[in-house]
Amino acid sequence: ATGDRPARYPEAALAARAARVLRDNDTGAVITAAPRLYPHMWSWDAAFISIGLARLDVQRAIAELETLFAAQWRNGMVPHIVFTDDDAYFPGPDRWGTEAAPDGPRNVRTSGICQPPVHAIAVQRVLEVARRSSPDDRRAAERFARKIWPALYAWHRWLVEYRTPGSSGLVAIVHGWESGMDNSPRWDVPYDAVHPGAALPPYVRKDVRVVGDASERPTDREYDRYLWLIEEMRRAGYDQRKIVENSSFLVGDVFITALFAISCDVLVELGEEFGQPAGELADLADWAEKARAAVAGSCHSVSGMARDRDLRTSRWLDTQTIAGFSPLLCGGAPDDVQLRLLSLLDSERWCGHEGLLAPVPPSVSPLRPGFNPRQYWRGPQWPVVAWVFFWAFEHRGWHERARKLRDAGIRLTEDGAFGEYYEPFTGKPLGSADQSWTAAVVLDWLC
Ligand code: 9WN
Repeated sequence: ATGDRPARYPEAALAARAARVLRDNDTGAVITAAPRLYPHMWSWDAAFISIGLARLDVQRAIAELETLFAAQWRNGMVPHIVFTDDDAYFPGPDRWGTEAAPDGPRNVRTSGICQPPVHAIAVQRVLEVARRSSPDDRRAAERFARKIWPALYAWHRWLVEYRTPGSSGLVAIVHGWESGMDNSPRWDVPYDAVHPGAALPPYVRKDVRVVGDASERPTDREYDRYLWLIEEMRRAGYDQRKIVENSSFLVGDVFITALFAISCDVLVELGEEFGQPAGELADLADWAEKARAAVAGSCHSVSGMARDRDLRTSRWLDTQTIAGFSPLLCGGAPDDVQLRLLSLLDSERWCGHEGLLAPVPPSVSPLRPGFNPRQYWRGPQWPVVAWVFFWAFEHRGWHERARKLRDAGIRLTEDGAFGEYYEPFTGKPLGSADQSWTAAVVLDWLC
């Protein structure tokens, strides 16, 4: 079954290979998300990349986050892509057309949506690593943490002001790409209500030329919807209020809401340390509490799994995916619900499935109808998602669980290919090879 996995690198060699991936993907200005498929800076990728980079070069890790935040919009949004000059990726800056957005940055081209708010976690991790590294690194990281804090606060405030509509308390997304889990079955129902108009400008996909097997990527039907939502946003001039009011896709994302809650906690910890304004710390504590309550409030009464909510139809989305375990990231759900989720995670429906090469949670349960072991967010395992759970478990003091997840993550990635995602039964790396965030989280695990 592991015929596609010729090598098994010992840890030191694996770390050296991971370091090389990050160096090779460095254009001098940014570390691209992947060499050919993703030749730009992605928002949540940059956060994870900085965490891995800190193990190699703290100053470079800081520079990466500074570059991302230099592209922050004036209203506080951190854009999902900061474009380089490379035109090998579609949709590029011309298709987004964010120049017309009054709030966009002036000196750099970006997309017009956001991605999960994991940046405070990255800043804290870089700081922790720097403090163990050298006095110079420590000073640089402390200066940086103090300086970036207001920008992180503004980013979180944007999510509350613009993206927490209605009474569910869930942070809403207006495009599946904002979730970071683009074609997850989580979004199938809301995407069914997105009807690309005849005015959708023609386009040619570039991703399927890079990834040899197109079936590892989203379908053309899905891409039509992704592009149509961009078209709607362009027409709304990237006015967030109009987009949230009118776009054909508006979904409360429970995974983002959980990440938002823990990132607010981290920002409070950093803010207390660096003497940030008491009123802003109180805001963050309040936002964290509300986000946690929203995640807990989404849990299914029988399975305990957290659910997204289609805010256009006011319906819960019952699709069971990795996002259902969101309460384990942020806490706040009753103990019996969390225990149910932990035993579900360990069961044969998830990490305990006997066919898995490594007990890393797949994006969708292998026992769910429609599970596809090779297609993107519809089944494969994503090392970066394992890292998120690993970090959260550590943070919650669940050290044994965190260690097991780390070991599983290493087992999955020890072929040294640093795949974007993995086939759960064979461990075959899929999507892009030499994906930066995979190399970065492996470095964090190993160093
Ligand atoms: C669209 C860069 C990004 C990740 C996302 C992942 C994928 C892009 C794409 O790649 O999305 O944003 O073109 O498929 O789904 O999580 O940030 O690695």
